[in-house]
Amino acid sequence: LVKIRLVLGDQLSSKLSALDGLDRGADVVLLAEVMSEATYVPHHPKKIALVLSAMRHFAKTLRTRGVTVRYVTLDDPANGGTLAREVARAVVDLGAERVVATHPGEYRLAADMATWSTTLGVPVEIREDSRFICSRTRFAKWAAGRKQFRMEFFYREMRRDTGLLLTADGKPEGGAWNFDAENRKPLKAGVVIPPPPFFEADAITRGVLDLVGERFANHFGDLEPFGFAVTAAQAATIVDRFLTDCLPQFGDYQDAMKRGEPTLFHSLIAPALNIGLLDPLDVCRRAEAAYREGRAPLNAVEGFIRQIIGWREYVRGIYWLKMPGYAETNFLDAHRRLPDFYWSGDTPMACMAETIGDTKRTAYAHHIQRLMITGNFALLAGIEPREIEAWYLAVYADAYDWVELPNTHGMVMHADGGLLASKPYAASGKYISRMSDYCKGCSYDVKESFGETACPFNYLYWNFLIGKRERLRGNQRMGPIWAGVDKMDPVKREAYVTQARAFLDAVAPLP
Ligand code: FAD
Ligand code: DLZ
Ligand code: SF4
Repeated sequence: LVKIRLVLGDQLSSKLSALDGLDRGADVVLLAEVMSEATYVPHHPKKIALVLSAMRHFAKTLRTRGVTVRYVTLDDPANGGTLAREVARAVVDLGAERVVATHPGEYRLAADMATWSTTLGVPVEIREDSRFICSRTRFAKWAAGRKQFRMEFFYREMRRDTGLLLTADGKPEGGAWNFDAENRKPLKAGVVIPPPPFFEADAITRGVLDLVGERFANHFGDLEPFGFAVTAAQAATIVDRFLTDCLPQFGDYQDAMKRGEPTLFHSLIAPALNIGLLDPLDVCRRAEAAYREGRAPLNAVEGFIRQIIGWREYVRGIYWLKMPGYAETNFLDAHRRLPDFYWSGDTPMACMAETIGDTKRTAYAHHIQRLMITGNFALLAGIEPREIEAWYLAVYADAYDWVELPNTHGMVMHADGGLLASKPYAASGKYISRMSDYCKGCSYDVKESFGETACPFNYLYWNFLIGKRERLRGNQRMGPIWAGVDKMDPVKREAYVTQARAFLDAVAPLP
């Protein structure tokens, strides 16, 4: 009797739970390219090409290992267009008695899959996704009874669970859990930035590029040049390159930004990691080995490991703990429309044009660009959370709801009222000028707060604080900021509000 083993486009791991106990003689692995997954938001063409090419390569590897694969291409005339229809068609065609799947990464699909047993008429077994370090149950246990969820405390538990960067007696390596204070340097002149990895397209990828070029030409983003890793072997070389060329300086320049340098010392692993081509714990162990062998300093290695076993696991935990209600909150009552320039980069704000331009060309922007440029702008401008969330989900090659939503809804927009981050990451142009060279090439003046040439981030920042003063009154961590707001001259206050409103009404009108 045939069991269908369903593998989704972001589940391309040979150790996937859906493949556990696979019977090569009887079972069939199903992979299906479907329009609904490519269009539920208008994904960047590079992201669609990455997923489809990696799916095709994964299927090829399975076949070479003697596994029977049913692979449905996007242009197959019989393609039903959705995962549900493709699974149903496979059940009938193969006379399958059961479907085995791994829990998907997005609530939307999990809700759909929960109905499949009924609609298909065969049992659908949905197994835990064991590729994460912290299971959903483990996270729920950690969260139970806590008034506040703080990443830092969760992270320490993950350090203990994994044993990463612990001394023989279980203490944190270097005498502290976190060395972030050392990780906030702007880029020094003359620092040489390693070129990002680039993988030439093979015949499989070329076929996918032709298909995506034809079908998704209307989506935001440049399809070519396309150089993403599409196999586990290629992804492993991204890690090699990161450990030797970038990790030693990853910590120092983690928060830096520079014109013409979209990747700096970042690892660039997220697109491959999030579709299963890399194992998070394995990547962390390799980074730890670099520290123990004296190839990278502790501030860099600890910072990198924290992003993966801390932030990455933490946001996933929050997502599954709080969905579906999590996406519905709008604590700061933000309702403005997303400006058109998010889809073009056409704005005189150099920092925004640069970040959006990088995004359009590469389907990538590093964390500080996402948080402190496009994110900070959306927060200060009061953009409707749903609109900015859909943008982030569409434009980055590594974007899936489980990781994108908490970062955007919680960390950037503070729409969850501070569940994920204890205060909004609001910043004026001064921060951007300190951490980047963007302002040097901008037609606005970062030192000005009023008038036509004033940096919009300056008056938007004060307007945000003035406008949200009451809503954020109880926020303990913002005390020192309120002192500045409360003693502000009323004329100045009015001038900030008036200028911000005029600017926002032009670029991000209320509906
Ligand atoms: P590096 O800077 O080299 O970091 C190493 C790894 O740590 C990343 O690959 C990632 O797996 C993990 N990591 C770092 N920060 C975070 C974080 N805040 N949350 C979860 N994992 C983290 N990351 C995604 O993987 N997918 C997303 O859709 C996504 N959306 C984001 C949206 C916003 C608004 C913000 C502020 C951040 C978002 N992030 C997202 C987190 C982070 O920006 C990216 O993981 C990172 O930029 C990916 O590039 P990298 O692999 O070079 O990361
Ligand atoms: C992102 C994506 C795309 C573009 N296409 C497919 C696809 O054709 N088939 C598929 O199985 N998965 C695809 N994916 C990944 C899914 O969207 C992802 O598995 C869900 O969002 C759950 O995380
Ligand atoms: Fe951005 Fe303002 Fe600097 Fe221009 S001056 S790059 S708008 S922060």
